[in-house]
Amino acid sequence: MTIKKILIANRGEIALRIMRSAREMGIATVAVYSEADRSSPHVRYADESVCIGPPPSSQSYLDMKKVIEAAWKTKSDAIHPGYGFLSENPVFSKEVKRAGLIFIGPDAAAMEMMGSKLSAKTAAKKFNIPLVPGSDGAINSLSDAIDVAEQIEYPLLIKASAGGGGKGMRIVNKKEELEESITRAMSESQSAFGDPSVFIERYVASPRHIEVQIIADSHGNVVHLFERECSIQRRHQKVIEEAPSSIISPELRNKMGQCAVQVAKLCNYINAGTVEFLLDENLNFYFLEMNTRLQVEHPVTEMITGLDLVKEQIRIAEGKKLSFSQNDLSINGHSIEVRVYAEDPQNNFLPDTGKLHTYLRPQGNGVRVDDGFEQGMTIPVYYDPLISKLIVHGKNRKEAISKMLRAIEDYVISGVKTTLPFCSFVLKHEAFTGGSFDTHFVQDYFKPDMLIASGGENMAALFATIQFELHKKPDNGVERNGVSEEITPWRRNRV
Ligand code: MV4
Repeated sequence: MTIKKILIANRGEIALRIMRSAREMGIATVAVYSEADRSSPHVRYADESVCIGPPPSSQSYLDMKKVIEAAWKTKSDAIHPGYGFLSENPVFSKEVKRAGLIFIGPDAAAMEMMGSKLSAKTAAKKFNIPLVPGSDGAINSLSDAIDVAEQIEYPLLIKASAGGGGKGMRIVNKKEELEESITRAMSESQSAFGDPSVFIERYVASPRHIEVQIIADSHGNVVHLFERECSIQRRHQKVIEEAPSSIISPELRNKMGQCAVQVAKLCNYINAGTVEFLLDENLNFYFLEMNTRLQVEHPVTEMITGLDLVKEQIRIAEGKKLSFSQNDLSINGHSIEVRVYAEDPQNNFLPDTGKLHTYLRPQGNGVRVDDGFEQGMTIPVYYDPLISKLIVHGKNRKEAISKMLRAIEDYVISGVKTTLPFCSFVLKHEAFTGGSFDTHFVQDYFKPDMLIASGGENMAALFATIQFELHKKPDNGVERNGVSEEITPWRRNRV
């Protein structure tokens, strides 16, 4: 089966990223867009485009019927869902197939099994995958909870089976809190997810979040593409990701990789997926869940393996065999990604959407920018405020860090506040450079006033912004040249 035309059921940077790979393969691309994205780069970059409705996602990017109809109308062969939106919806995977199209991703059964944390854990247990000690299956009553709590130590963590990304979690510090916590967790889970099932685990106090990329073809071949370290996050939103992890030995990498491959095999997984683990202080690892999509942070894996994950996904969807085996793969250098959000790190990371007055990307050897905007464009309020992903590749971690700091300084964005200065703060922190951090890094070390610069650099940026505002040209849509030259000499984003 050869794919000749792909519809990309997504927007922004990931839509563009998928289209680039498709084009390199000689495959035509179709963009879908909401009314808010009419003039977005992903629409112009595609060979064809279809408007699928008003700005709210529920009426456009999340509307399966409209997306599938757009694929029919354009005679597309396949749909790539990207991440977010419909990417992990088993009904969508099924409906795409039923419509006679190829879904570039796993099938509904694998998504369903991994979509429920409980069924994922139950399946993993059968195959002796290491799990955090906890309840076998759902907790349905207080007495169930008490029985489980007797066997594992406090503090405990109650998790919603239908939850994910930290939603529906509750720490229980002592026996006296158990009754109220269980009752609340079940009713919250019911109202948030329509499913009251919760389970209990021992609370791992200082974990690192490590995930393993896997890729599986439809002929039973599964390999892992090493790990990504994703411990630097803020309220379950990842901020900085890197590959490889600085604390994982080749032996541990091998063990976790094998384990991830087993998880993929036990759900007959096909396509690219990610197996998430917690790593405790003693380097014990525990399977948490599997993400059945291409992830935001996939580029760091591409940088260290030399693979193009989207091309691999497309080849797998065409029914081709993987062109490499585990032994063909090795890690080359070190890669770091920072997520550039239109958020104000000095004001509790409140989204700061609006117009990108100045937008100048960093360049140079080993620097990659995956973005979906251009200078003069407005970041819509309807979607995730991600402006771009800045990715670097160096020969080792130290070089990658200095390259990233340089790239952040070279990145000039005005008009909206961004998380760049915050990323710079993290990259310079000795807990980060020394590799001794866990998922509590931001909570432990960051206070908003740490970003107020001491010297003149920030004054220069402020002056430039004032100057920009004074000389601003009338707003006539896309402003390509404008006054931006006036602020380029200043280095911004420093802390
Ligand atoms: C945990 C944990 C500690 N102990 N489970 C958060 C999201 C979800 N995927 C699992 N999460 C956690 N599960 C046990 N038994 C701590 C977290 C956690 C976390 C995990 C990964 C990345 C960031 C995190 C931030 C806070 C808590």
